Order: sequence, then structure tokens, then C-alpha cells
Amino acid sequence: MSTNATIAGLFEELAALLELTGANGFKVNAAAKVARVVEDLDADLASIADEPGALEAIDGIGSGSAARIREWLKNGTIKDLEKLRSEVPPGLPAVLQVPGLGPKTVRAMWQDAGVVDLASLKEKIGDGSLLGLPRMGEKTIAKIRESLDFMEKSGGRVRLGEAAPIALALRQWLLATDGVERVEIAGSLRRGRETIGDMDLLACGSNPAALIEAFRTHPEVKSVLLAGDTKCSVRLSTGMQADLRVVDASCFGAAWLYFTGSKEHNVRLRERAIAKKLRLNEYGLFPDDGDPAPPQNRGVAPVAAKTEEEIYEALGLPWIPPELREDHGELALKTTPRLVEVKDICSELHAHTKASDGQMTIEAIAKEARDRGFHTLAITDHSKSSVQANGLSIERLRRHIDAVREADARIDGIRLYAGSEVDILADGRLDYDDELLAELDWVVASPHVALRQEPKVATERLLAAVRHPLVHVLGHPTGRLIGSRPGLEPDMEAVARAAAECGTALEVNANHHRLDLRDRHVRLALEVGCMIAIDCDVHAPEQFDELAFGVMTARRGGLTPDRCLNCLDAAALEQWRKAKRPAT
Ligand code: DGT
Ligand code: CA
Ligand code: CA
Ligand code: ZN
Repeated sequence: MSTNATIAGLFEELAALLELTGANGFKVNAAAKVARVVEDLDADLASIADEPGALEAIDGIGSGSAARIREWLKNGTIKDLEKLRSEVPPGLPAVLQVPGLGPKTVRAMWQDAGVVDLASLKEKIGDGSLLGLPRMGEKTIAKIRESLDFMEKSGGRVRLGEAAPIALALRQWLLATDGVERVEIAGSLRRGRETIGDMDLLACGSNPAALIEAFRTHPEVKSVLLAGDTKCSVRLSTGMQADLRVVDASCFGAAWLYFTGSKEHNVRLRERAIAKKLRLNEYGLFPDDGDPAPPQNRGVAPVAAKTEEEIYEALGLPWIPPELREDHGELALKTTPRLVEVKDICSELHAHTKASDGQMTIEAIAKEARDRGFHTLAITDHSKSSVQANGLSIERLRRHIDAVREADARIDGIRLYAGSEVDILADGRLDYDDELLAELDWVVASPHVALRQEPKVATERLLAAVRHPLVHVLGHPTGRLIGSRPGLEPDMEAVARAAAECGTALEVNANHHRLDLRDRHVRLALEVGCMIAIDCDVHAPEQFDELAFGVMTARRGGLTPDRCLNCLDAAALEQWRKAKRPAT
């Protein structure tokens, strides 16, 4: 963390502790202001602190705060802060993190009901001791309980695939309001992170009040946390928080860039702006005229503000796809990479039918895939050890292969591969013998059991599978389930190197519970030369829609269409398949 960010954090903590200990509002506001100012400051505090009067000259930093900043830079501590920390129970600041709970309420809970941490908060909700406190009705307490449950259940984050449909629905809803011009998704959701802390939406139009009103009255909204003229925060019925900001059309690009983040990407962009004698904030990219007051308040005309493209351009950068905005080296890009898109995908290479645990017949799933514009579908039902998933015995698989071949001959407009998702057993052997595997057109090998193996054992197990000459794709390589099962932790670089060497593809399983490979594994796999498959692991027709999440994850890893199996046309895919198994 940068020095500025650390100091901003300390002042935020200071403000919270002052409020918890009942200090006067003036002191609290001063500390909170310092936190905000420092967070958005272009100059590095460490480098200007020695200059006499330089800190005090910054709008919002008084002499007391300046002294504290110098104290921290010199000693690594702030005495006043240490004293406050010792006065407040160590678990109390965590209670402040519960969405909807402000310092005043938490202070009352502490002083009058004995709440000292999250555990005691839960207890006091349970035994009714909060009910007598000011502004604590049953409704408010129920809201707090919901927030707590949400935090406990999910660590406060929800999966991409749960957040995205709600965000799209909110967007459509807002697009129907009076005077609306534009509504866009920002934040981690736009960047395609696998989990989302809160949902960020941005809108502009001639009637901001109508947009705010529409937002707070959406049927999914359970409670309104904050509603101002241009900003509104709500809690949705899923427990998730959503923020809407209404901005001016003239600086939409600057706001969209800022609220898309990541914070780390924004910091890099601001540094780059400074190096060019410019200042970047959510209102635009401005010339740096040396005046520390916000340029947008002084009528300074921005160099760029309306679109993200023109801001990046003025910073000497190509437009950077949101999925790459994580400060993982994206500022070194010379051109915008052509990352894989949903529309590039024209085959599904991992699908289940009624033969194992899917819901569709071969015919139904083939037609569904065809209607979605795919040229090829690999039918890959489970293998015999997956008893819980109705895995196919050797006899049943032989009959299933015949049925798939028969359907392929009968149904026009799509090619069917007779395949299997064969279990990689705990020791790395596959669940069918080679003779049977050789009869299949397509083999996805996946781990389903023994997912708590030691990393070394897991690595050997997956290496055996990717090196197996009859395997085309390593399916959901770690077996993790987001938020509920960590899965295998193999040496992924070793697995990817072996896959590249043997020409085996690695799967990004697009199901939003899996997203496995995950983003950083995709990057690693591409670096060592692997081909990637993005598959929905379809069990039901609507699961084809999970593709969007797999594509976002792959984009975060930098995947381009030329490295993605599912982007190959029918002939090229067929060629790849045959080259993979020259002997058969
Ligand atoms: P999340 O919600 O935890 O999944 O992650 P984000 O990235 O959506 O974070 P969020 O909702 O706190 O803020 C949305 C974006 O707004 C964030 O990616 C960058 C920008 N932003 C928010 N607060 C700050 C800040 O204090 N400084 C800077 N530079 N950017 C910020
Ligand atoms: Ca967010
Ligand atoms: Ca937010
Ligand atoms: Zn599987």
C-alpha cells in the first residue's frame, strides 16, 4: 500500500474511534476530511512532509493533522490514535463494518447494551437487549440481523453469476425512467471478478431525481441505506448492497473510469497523469495548474472527460478492457488487446445428458446448442466411478456412444462428438481403460473426488491426466467451488507446462460456482503456451448462459480467440482433435 493510502486508512480509523468514544463532531469531521483528502492527493506525503508548511498548505489538513502525519512518518505510530485504540474494545471496529451500522449506533450499543464485538452483537440481538436503545425498533434490529447473516454466510461477497443478472435487471429498470440517457455497470462487476462486494451503477439523464427514485423503489430493494440528490445506496433482498451514482453526461467517461476501478488501476493512472502535468479525478483529466483546489470547481476546462477512450488516449494509453484493470501490468499495453468475446465462441465441449446427471436428451441438447449457433457439441457424460452423478458403466457408455453417433447422423446443422467426462482417480489413473477411451471422439478428464490432497500429490495426479495421450481437455482442474470448497492446490505452472508440451487444453469451467481455471491460472497457462477451452459444463438448457462468466474470467487472464479451442471453426477444431491423437 502506498504511504498515502496507509495514512488515509489511519485517519479513517481515527475518525471512527473518535466517534465511538463520543468526541465532538468537529474533531470527527476533521479526521474524516483528512482521510478523504489524502486518499485523493496526487503528491506523495512522504516526499513533501519535510518541507515546512507544505502539509498545512493542503486544503483540509490543519496543523494538528499535519503534526500527526509527521509523527507517523517519523515513528510509525500516532500517540493519540494508540490512546484511542486502548480505550475501545478491540472487536468494536469490526462491528462498524456491518453494513448499515454507523458509529453513533455502535457507540450506543457498546455503552448501553455491552456490545463489544460481532459475537456479542449477535448475542444481544438474540436476547432482546438492543430493543430499548434509541432508534432501535424491531425493524431496525431485523435489518442488522440480515446484514450479519449476509456477512457470515458469504464473507460479505456474492458470486459474479448471482450479482450479474440483478445488475442487468436494475439497469433495464433504470433505462425506463424519465429523461434517462445512459445506465452502465461499474466496479468489480464490470471487471468480471469472481465475487462482488457491492454492485456499482452509473447513470446520467435530464432528471436525476427520477433515476434515484426509480432505483430505491425497485422490487429487489429491501432497504434504503442512503438517498441523496445524485447518490443512492440500497440493500437488495439477496443481502447485497448496490450503489447508484448519477453524473453529468459531459464527464461520464471520467466517472465510469473512476468507479470501474480497480482502485489500484486508478492509482496508476493518476500517477501517470501527474507525470504528464495533469490531474485525474472522477470529473475529468485536467491540466495541473498548481492550484490544489478541485479544478472542476474552478471552471477549469478538462483535457478529456466525456469518454474513457479519450482519457486513456490523453494519458498515452490504448483503451484498456475493464477485466484487465487490476494493476497487473496493463499500463504497459501499446494497443487494446482483442480479448475473447462471447460471440467468438462457437462450440461447447463439455455437456451432460440424461444418461448421467443432465436434464436433456441427446436430441434436445443438440438442438439447443445448434440454436445457439454452435457448430460442435461434445457429449461428455460422467464415468463409472461418479456414482452420485449416475456415471456410465462400460456397457452403458458403449450404448451411449452408439446413440450419440446415431443422433449426429440424424440431426442437421450441428456436429456431435461422442465423449466422456472421465474421472481422474485419486492416484491419477483414469476411470476407463485406454481401449474404451480410444473409442471416444472427445475426452475431458476431471477431478471430482479426493479434492483435499496434498499439493504435491495433486500435482502428480493432474500431470498424469494431462500427459495421458487420449485426453483432450483437463476439466475444472482444481475442483474448487467458490465460497464453499477450496479444491486442489497443484503447482499450476507445472501442470500448464506439461499441458502445453502434450497439446492438452486446459478448461475454464464457466459455471459461476466454479470459474476453474481462475483468472490468474489462465494467465499462467497462456504464458507457457497452453490452449484454453471455455465450457459451460451444461446440465440444463439455461446453463449455456453461464458462458458470459467463463469468458470474463478468461479475459481477465488475457485470453485471445486464437488461443481458445471454442473459437476455432468446425474444420480447425476437427484438425486440432485429430492432431491431438495422431495414433487413432
Ligand atoms: P468490490 O465492491 O469490493 O467487489 O470492489 P470494487 O472494485 O467494486 O470497489 P468499490 O465498490 O469499493 O468501488 C468501486 C470503484 O470506485 C473502485 O473499483 C475504484 C473506485 N473507488 C472507490 N473508492 C475509491 C477510493 O477511495 N480511491 C480511489 N482511487 N478509487 C476508489
Ligand atoms: Ca463494488
Ligand atoms: Ca460500491
Ligand atoms: Zn465435472
